[in-house]
Amino acid sequence: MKNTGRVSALFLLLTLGTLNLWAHNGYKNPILRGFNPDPSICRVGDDFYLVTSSFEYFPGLPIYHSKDLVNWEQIGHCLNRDSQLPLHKAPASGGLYAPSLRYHNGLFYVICTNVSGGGNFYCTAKKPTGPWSEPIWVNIDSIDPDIFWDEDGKTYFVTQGNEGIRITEIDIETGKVLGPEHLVWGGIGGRFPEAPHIYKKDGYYYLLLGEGGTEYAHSATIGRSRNLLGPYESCPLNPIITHCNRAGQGNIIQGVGHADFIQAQDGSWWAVFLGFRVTQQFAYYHILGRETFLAPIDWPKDGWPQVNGNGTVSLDMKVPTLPNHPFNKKPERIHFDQEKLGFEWQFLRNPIRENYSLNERKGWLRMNTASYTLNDTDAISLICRRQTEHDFEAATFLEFISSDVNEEAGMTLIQNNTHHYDLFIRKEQNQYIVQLRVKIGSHEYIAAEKPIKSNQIKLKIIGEPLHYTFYYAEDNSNQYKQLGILDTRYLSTEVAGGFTGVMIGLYTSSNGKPSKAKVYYDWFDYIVQ
Ligand code: 6LW
Repeated sequence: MKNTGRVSALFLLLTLGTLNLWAHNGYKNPILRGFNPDPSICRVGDDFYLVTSSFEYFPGLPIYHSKDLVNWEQIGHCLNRDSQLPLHKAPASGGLYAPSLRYHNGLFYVICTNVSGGGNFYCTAKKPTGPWSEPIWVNIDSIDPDIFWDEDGKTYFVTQGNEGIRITEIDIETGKVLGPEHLVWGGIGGRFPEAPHIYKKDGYYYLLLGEGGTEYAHSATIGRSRNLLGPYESCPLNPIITHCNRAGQGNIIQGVGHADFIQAQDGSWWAVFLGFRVTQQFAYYHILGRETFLAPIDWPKDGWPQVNGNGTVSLDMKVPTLPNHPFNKKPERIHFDQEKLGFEWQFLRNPIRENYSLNERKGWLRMNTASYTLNDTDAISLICRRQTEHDFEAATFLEFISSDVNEEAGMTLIQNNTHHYDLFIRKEQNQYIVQLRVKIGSHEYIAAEKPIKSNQIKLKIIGEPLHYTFYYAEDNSNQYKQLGILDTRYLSTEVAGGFTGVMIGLYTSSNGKPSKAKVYYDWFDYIVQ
């Protein structure tokens, strides 16, 4: 009896193993951490590609690659030439809004809007790593464009509209508008019907939208029709994604919506969408911007999609996934000893190229001091990367060659040009000082300062959910001294507004005066658990 029991247990184990039921269970949300909103996804064979919005940052539209939808690696940007992405004086949260990424007849398409110049456009590439074409402009005034290729060979531009989603035939070679504009569906009545994507499945056109605005009332809804131009019938499960209800109450993830669907090679369906991780101190706020989340889709009821059961998601997703395909972890220290900066680094607006060099002093990043300050919507001397976790440590070692009191160089935590915390050194009479500056709207002041011995310094910022703590160390030692502690909440979207998240930057400025100063950064650490 006993032995038979053992044999059947072994048999069960072997069967489950063969069926792969125990493998690849579960994943962590968000799948793209830190400011990565408005995700759009496509699949070519076993490879998934995803793009997110980048606003006034340059290069524009990061492109990510994955084999399993869970592990992602950035492989480039769609727009890395000034001619493709004019961002001159683009305000905070201007520039590039929600893109769409599609693959059609051997070509990749990115369809997007530059709200700071040019409006709607699309670019094409043979490979997702580029090179991407110059923009083909489409003369339709709106945001959140997508392209839908119908089976009859016609091509349609699909966009947001105040009353609902609009569909217009275009010539895909030239971008020329061919047909009248059709207002097809406004969703279920939430404000800002936007972020449309269309899928053809089992004889239906499914029209997916974002509704409710990108804050706490955000959602995704879907309708379907036998005809592309409608009328669209609303899904009985709408909203199919939202945390703005009892099921989403108390969830640390809020604002979920603005989705795109993808079918994997094994037939499973998935939604990628934006949401934000909140911190709670009296009230919810978020500093990491809107991030990209993943959830499974079933089609259980008369062919209507159901996202993760009740339309909510969690940080810890306990659902089966595709076979795990991780990428190498990025090193914690960047030595600035490569020919180019990694894809994680961004400039604010089109950079002045000669202000940056990785060759002048091998193993150091040299930055020329620009007269623009972090408060300006201009080509400031800065490189920055996303804050991807509430808990992190960022540090650098720098040498500043300066002769004027107006000149400064250091690190910044920047949400936008009116909300940033800056940790920097500058020369004052015959010595250098390290300062911590607060810039929150109309409040701008030095929160702390200390004299230092030389123009070389280590700077460090430790992030926690509620606080940032700022440190410095002299003599190239690791004897860090605390300079100040500031609240994270004043860099939150709830305070600063806008569509982006906190970025960690290295910068230099001469505060409006012409300058010959320059700064050398030896390395940069970004450490998360
Ligand atoms: C985007 C709109 C939105 O164009 O926010 O959340 C805007 N959704 O669809 C900018 O990301």
